[in-house]
Amino acid sequence: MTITGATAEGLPLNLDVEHRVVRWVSEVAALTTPDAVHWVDGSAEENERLCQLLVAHGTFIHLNEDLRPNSYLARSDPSDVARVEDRTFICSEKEEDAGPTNNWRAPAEMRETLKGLFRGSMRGRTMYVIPFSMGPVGSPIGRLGLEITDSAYVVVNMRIMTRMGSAALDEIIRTGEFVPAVHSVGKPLAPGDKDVAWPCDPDMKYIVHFPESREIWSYGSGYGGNALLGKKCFALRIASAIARDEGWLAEHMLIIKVTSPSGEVKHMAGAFPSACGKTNLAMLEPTLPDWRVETIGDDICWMKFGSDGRLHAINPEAGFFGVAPGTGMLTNANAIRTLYANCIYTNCALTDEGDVWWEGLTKEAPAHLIDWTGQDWTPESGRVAAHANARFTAPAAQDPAISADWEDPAGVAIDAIMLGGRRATTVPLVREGFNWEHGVFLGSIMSSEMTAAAVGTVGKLRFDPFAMVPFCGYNMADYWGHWLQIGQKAGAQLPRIYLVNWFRKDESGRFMWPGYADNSRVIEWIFGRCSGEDDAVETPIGLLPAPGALDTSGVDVTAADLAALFAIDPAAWVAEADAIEEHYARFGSKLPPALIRQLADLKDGFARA
Ligand code: SAT
Ligand code: MN
Repeated sequence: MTITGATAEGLPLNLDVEHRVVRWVSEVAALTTPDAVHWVDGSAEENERLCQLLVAHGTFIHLNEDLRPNSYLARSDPSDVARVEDRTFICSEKEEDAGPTNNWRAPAEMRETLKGLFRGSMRGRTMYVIPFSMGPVGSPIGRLGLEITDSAYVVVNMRIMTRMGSAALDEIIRTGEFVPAVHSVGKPLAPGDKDVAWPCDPDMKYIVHFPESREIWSYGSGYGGNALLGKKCFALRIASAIARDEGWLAEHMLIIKVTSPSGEVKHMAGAFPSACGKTNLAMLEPTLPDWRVETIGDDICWMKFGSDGRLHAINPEAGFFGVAPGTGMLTNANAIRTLYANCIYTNCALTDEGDVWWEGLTKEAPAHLIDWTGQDWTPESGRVAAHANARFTAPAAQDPAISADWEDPAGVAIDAIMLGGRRATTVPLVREGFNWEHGVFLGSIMSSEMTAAAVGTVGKLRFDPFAMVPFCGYNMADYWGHWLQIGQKAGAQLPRIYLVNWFRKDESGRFMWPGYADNSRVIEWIFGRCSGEDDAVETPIGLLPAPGALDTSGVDVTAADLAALFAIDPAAWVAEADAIEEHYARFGSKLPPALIRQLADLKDGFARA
């Protein structure tokens, strides 16, 4: 076996064979039997070499250097296009610690299964060892990981999405701490076997988490959320369990910095399910004059109490793994500007000029494309050119709206938390929680119509509390308990909590709210509330903007639409309360009493009205 990226003794730096890092890597190599091991240093030269290798193997298409410098397109196996929630497992010792929203397997049983799957799984391939940091290297809120993978595609994506390479390894050696994560595409090569462009195991996938020993094992998929293990697997599933134990929060949230015309600054975090516009909101260009929104993160937020009693947040990631379709100059100009170079595209369409295209990038589709499956496509083809979950992987630093303090290791103090889902009916455009406990209640009853980000039924309504159902590494009811406990911390200066819904429709199925840049109007109201403005009215479901408090000047929303966006239909809410009761019933005796009380208050509110 050849070992590269290391010293002559075959070890990186001056690690000795007894070091935990080396022992672990050797164990995985003994199990998976790769042809070669490469310690990833994260350098530009190494990246260049790997991209060339990916082009040579047919995984990458090098895009036109004049149009998209240093950028590549990958087309996945048609079976490997999204997260696989039904193949995602939380293996805590006790089943009740995984809870009813997670798939559970006993750890010992799962370890046997994994041993079988990973035995020889890297045969004929190179095993890459990727040291990485979630958060700026050395941040007191950040965390370290080591991903072993047999996919060069994963290495080059991890280089954009995390701080990866030598600096992270130095830090792992200095602190002795890291979350071990093993990934294999699950397609070993026998001598003489020809590789395919997108190796994976179409029939067998396991995305496995051991929250107690804090380990990740992922088998069979090369797709982002299943394979870039720093993201959903570590920064959400494992980190949520760590955060519970240590008294902080690891959340599926964007982070923005908002500046008012007078120069006042507030920071907001926002939880929305996958493919509900987090990236767009994080890069928003307000339609309200002289307001400014800057990006700190678009997907994940780690928050810890500072000595000031406030929650300080970092974005643990270094890049955006964003949904391409629907991203255009009209919906998210800053994303388009971010994508000018140095990006990886997955399952987008290819133009005749060697550029990428997807639905929504331009108003008119090009006359001819190669679609995401590699076939000729014209507007008459009657099918999409880019997969609905096609993605771009882009360096966050390239975002023209990136905030100057996005890499501040101390994080930014959060003033408000937005929570939201896709709801065609019932749920108003925005409401504020009465207090922290009510805010946690709002988070616990969030529901959303499903999107293409996960394999499953698009459009189906499901409860997705805090947008964490696919990402909470432990029992969701205990997670609510943890949120409630955060609110009990002595001296805490807590953010206000809001539930928003950009997606309400009228009877004809038309969106009543323009969304995108006009969401700045909702942000402005939230900003004012955080500055002590008294412009809300109390309703049974929370505090709504007082009449006239939401600035709708110059926006194309009729008075009737506006009324409908805030309409509270008692009959719909009685039905909603019944659905919430059913949703809560899944958690049995684990359900925090505070939430039972909140649900009773909601019902009482309508009974009185
Ligand atoms: O593919 S990811 O899981 O990383 C993105 C998402 O579904 O939110
Ligand atoms: Mn996400």
